[in-house]
Amino acid sequence: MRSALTAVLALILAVPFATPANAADYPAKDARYHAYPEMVSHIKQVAAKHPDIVRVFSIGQSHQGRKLWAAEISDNVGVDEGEPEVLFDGLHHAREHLSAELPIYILDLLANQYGRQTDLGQRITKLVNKRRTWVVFMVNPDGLQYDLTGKPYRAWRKNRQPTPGTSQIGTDLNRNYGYRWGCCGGSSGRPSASDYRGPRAWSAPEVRAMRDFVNSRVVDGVQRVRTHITFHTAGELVLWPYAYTAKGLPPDMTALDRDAFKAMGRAMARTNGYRAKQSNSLYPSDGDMIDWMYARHRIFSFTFELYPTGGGTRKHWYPPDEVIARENRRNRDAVLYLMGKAWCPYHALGQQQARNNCGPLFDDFETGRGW
Ligand code: 3K0
Ligand code: CA
Ligand code: ZN
Repeated sequence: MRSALTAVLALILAVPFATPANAADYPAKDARYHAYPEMVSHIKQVAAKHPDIVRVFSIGQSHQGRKLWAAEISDNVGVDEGEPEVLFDGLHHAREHLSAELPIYILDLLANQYGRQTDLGQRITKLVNKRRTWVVFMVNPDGLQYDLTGKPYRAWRKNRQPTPGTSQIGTDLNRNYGYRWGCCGGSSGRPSASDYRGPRAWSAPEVRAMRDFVNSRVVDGVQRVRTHITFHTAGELVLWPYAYTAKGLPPDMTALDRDAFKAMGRAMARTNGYRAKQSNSLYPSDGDMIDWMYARHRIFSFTFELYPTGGGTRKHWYPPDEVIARENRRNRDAVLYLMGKAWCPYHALGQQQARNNCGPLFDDFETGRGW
């Protein structure tokens, strides 16, 4: 009796105290965007419909305890066949709404086109079969759900982790990675700043989850992930490392890698009409993801700044949902290009460079042996 009463009371009390951020959703005019719960149910449906090529799982938890959902897309999903791997992620920054839609589109594209007989279907079938593709959908779900509690949105960038010893909330997740963290004036040490780097490298659980996932792809001493895009908005830019230095060829990059970055970046930019350049020339940043990905793992890692051109205001972060499908489609060929190059990024410099640098045994697209 008593426990039944308690249960009833708990129910009654729970309603007014429901966390607003959990209930927060896009307004009707932007209903085609995915809030966090909609993303979760969508990717689970796709996995249920395509269990042989899609598996969804969580790489960890956000500060507020939301799962950081990811998908693996490959034939023999869940089996490490030694195939070259590709990573895509979105929404490090809460207000960059469009950057969460492209990862969902990539999942849908690969799942829906697999096995089709059209040119696109055959191309994608081959890529799914010969690659292992990882997608992390929303690196910053807490920030997004908070952003959605504003009417209109809150223009929030960071995560929702309080900074110890202050009344401030939030770390810029793209300033919290541990390569040359805080080195070079490319982030703020002020907890109130929108580009606050956090009290120490890796202090944000979302960033630790990304680190641990990428580290986990080192198998027998070799990093399986060869190419990567982290999606942001805005600017219509393809950016390659480094962000921390203006030097085009610093000691922590080889000339060959720089050339491959340029070749791949420019090739992708030709497909989507973006401009391709070194990240630092947008503005210097330190502790960002692509610097760590390349410096620590030699992954050919790009930041895409999506639609529209320019940046830094509500107009740039919050385009109407009518543009989502067009802007996703606009990036399709760049995504497929980067998947194609994962077996040997130096192939962007030509067959000979591929032969020289990826070895005589690894000279064609069909090979699934990596490096
Ligand atoms: O790698 C980079 O250059 C990151 C650029 C990114 C950033 O983190 O500052 N630009 S954004 O914040 O406008 N999406
Ligand atoms: Ca496979
Ligand atoms: Zn961003």
